[in-house]
Amino acid sequence: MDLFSTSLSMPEWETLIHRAEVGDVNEALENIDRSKGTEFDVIFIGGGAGGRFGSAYSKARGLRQLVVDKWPFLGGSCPHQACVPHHLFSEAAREMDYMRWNSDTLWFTKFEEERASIVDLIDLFKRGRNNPHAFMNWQSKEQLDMEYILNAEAIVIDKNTVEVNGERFTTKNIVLGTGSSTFVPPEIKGLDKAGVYDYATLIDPGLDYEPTSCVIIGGSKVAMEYGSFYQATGCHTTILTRSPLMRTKSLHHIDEDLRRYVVDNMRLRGMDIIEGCEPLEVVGEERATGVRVRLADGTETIIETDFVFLGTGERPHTQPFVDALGIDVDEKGFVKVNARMQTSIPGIYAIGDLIGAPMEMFKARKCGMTAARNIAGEPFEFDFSEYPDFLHTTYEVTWVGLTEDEAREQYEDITVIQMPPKGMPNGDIALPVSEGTMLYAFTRPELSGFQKCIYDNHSRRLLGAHHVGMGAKDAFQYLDFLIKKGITIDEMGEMNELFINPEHFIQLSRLRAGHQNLVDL
Ligand code: COM
Repeated sequence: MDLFSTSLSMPEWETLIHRAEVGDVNEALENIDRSKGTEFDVIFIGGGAGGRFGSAYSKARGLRQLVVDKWPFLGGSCPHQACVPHHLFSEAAREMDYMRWNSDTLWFTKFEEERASIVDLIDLFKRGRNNPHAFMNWQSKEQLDMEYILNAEAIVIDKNTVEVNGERFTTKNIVLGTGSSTFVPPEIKGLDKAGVYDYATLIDPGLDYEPTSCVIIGGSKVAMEYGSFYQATGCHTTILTRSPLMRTKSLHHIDEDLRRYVVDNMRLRGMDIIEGCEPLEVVGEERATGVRVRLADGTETIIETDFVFLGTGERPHTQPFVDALGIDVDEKGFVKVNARMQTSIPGIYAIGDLIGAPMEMFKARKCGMTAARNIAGEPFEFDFSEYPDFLHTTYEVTWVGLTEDEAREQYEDITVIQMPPKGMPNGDIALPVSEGTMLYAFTRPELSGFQKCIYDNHSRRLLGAHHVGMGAKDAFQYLDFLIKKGITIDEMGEMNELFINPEHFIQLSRLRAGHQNLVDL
């Protein structure tokens, strides 16, 4: 379908995407300026966050780009199966948690667990997701002038040729950005049984029954986030993990006090978290009825469940590119790139989840941008070794910079500012409060959160910040920037807080900033 000279409205895009998703439209959705021929400066394979932002940057730098995606929309898995549903579910989990703790008090009605349906939330998401999909297509065409082919597979023929629907397009550069999917551990038997899901199959084809309990295999962010959501709906959830939660290799800079607060609070909500164990098999005839697991003491047991969820990390989709181009990949299949996103083959770049952790939005988008800048002749490097990070339980958990232990190892003299203060039981103090935990502070003080920041006494610079609560996540984007710029405790104290209390760590820092020799608080 040639859409180049047509301008579809948002509702028209939504309808077209829907028709393609249900199989009524099978042809490619093509937005190509044919008057310019079929030669491009760069072809992006995969129109997710990296491909879209890389394409936008390419256009901005005067390159002719083409982006190709198998789905009928741009934006990739984020708005379709991954980040966006996770944010919806996490927000729902937080609301349900609030309703439970405040059930039948104040103006809250009695929490009715039978109305908290996982299937309903999935349906809600699926009914709404084509709106952002439509917007990605509309914006990319009407505002960003990108050329694209959607609803079609791209086949890389060689380093300068890509085939779509039997037609060959030539290009000076190719950027690979086809993402990743859940790693299915080959040593665990029975993962192909009905009743076993991951974040993608939960949505497509979708969970079609209301589970009575859940067993999560793996201890990743996904495990903690989706597990907290299932538990909040009343679906009793058990997490089986080899490493302690938040001590998996994929996460760095996890402060131990923060970790303990998070995990204790998951348990307080009724979740079972079994660490140091080895899941062996999903049992059941055709449907999962339980998971056989070897516990840390070596004994084996079966945990009964009708819903198994995989939170075992990610693996990339690189084999077709290895076969066609011979690019170098690591032992897990992730494409090896340098800081310019260049692979082992000149003119071939790789971005996003395809190059490994962190599987985060900022990295995907900035990888695309980095590839585009280099293709445009600007020697730009992207170092994503340090970044602010977060996850959701029924809280936002955010962290940036060094942990207390790391800071003690690397600096002679540090100051730790934290709330609740060290040694004070959580329930004794209704602090910290942040946007969204005010009611907890007055009803269940021990639930009102945790925060810590660390300064180097010599330079007075902020080294790290760690927060459990709500309302602080956005601030961490800026704190990351300020830490990299070398913000000091005195400058923190100069900031103008917009809330009485300190999700931005301003107030407490100011209380100590007057000291020539800094001390803990
Ligand atoms: C985000 C998708 S949901 S993109 O990064 O805007 O393409």
